[in-house]
Amino acid sequence: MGVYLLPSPPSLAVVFISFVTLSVHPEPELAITRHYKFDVTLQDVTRLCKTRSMVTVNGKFPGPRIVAREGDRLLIKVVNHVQNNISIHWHGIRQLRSGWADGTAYITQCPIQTGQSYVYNYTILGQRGTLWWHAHISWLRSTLYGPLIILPKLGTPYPFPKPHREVPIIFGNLIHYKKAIKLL
Ligand SMILES: *[C@@H]1O[C@H](CO)[C@@H](O)[C@H](O)[C@H]1NC(C)=O
Ligand SMILES: *[C@@H]1O[C@H](CO)[C@@H](O)[C@H](O)[C@H]1NC(C)=O
Ligand SMILES: [Cu+2]
Repeated sequence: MGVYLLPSPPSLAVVFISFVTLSVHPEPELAITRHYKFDVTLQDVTRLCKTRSMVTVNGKFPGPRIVAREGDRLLIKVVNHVQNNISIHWHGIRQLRSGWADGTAYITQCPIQTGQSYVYNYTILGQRGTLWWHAHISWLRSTLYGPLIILPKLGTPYPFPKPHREVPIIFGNLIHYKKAIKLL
């Protein structure tokens, strides 16, 4: 009699093991670590027919875009080559257990001093969409900023029809100070 009952327990065990496996790995591990290097330098930039020296990231104004997928880890090495103290804030990123990567000078970190560097290290969890990064010390955010794009996880669709093309548009405020003062 026992012999006839034998097939039953093993199949139950198989169902149980699959259940455990599914709960531990609800989906394949697709998240990766993405590396970026931000060299903060002085750069001559021409906009609106005027050239001026600006603090930039990698000589670009607006700064370089960061692109990641939800679940990815970002390792962004910021090297300060200018005379100002620098920190970079990842605007809108929920720093879950990585508060020291938030980039708010004198709140979560001492600023990166001339000739020094700092690696911002955080994972993007439960967020997607387009955010931005910017300097978070003094008024350096007026030239130090750029887009931070978080795509859905691989295999996860957008919550709207897939766009034909995506173009980040970033608004800034560029003032020719001499003119502004004359107007006053
Ligand atoms: C740069 O940061 C250091 C450390 O916080 C501080 O001692 C120094 O005064 C700062 N320099 C400037 C120019 O703000
Ligand atoms: C980034 O942070 C994670 C989690 O704290 C840690 O395991 C990892 O070693 C860090 N990587 C670097 C390059 O600092
Ligand atoms: Cu911000």
